[in-house]
Amino acid sequence: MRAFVGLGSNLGDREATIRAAVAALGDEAGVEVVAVSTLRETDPVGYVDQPPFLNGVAELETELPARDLLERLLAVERRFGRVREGIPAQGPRTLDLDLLLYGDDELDEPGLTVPHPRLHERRFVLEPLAELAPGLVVPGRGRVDALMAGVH
Ligand code: PH2
Ligand code: MG
Ligand code: MG
Repeated sequence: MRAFVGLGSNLGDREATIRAAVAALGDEAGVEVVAVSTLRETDPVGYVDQPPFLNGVAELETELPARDLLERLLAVERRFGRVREGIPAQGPRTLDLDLLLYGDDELDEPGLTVPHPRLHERRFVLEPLAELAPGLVVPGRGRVDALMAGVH
C-alpha cells in the first residue's frame, strides 16, 4: 500500500531529527521509504505562539495495516523525544509524524482518521505533498494540486 506521512519539527535540531526519523521508519519491517519532499520552514498554524516548523512529506510503500503503521509512527515519535504530557495539543514538538493518506482508504476510528482531517486546508502539508504527487486524489477532497490552489 502507498502511504504518505507528514513530517514536522519545531524543537531542537529539526532537520537532523526529521532525517533520522525517516531513516528509522525505513528500518521498520514492512516499510520502504519511496521519496521524501524538500523540507521547508513554515510559520506555526493554529497554536501560533511557538517556534517555526520544519515540514515535509514522506512517501512510503508498506505492507503494514494502517493501524500498525500508525503505531510505528507514534513509536518513532517517542524514540525521538516527543513528549505529550503538559503540552498543548497543537504545541511545540521535537517530532510529529502524521499519517496523511493510506492508499484510497477512508478510516474514522479512535485515534486514526485517514485522510488526515486537516490535510486539505494546510499549506505546510499540501505543498510538499504536491511536490511528490500533484495528481494524487485525496479521497473525498480532490486532487492535491487543486487543493493547493484553494489555500492561501
Ligand atoms: N503542526 C501542528 C500545529 N501547527 N504549524 C506548522 N506550520 N507546521 C506543523 O507541522 C504544525 C503547525 C499540529 O500538528
Ligand atoms: Mg500534526
Ligand atoms: Mg501528530
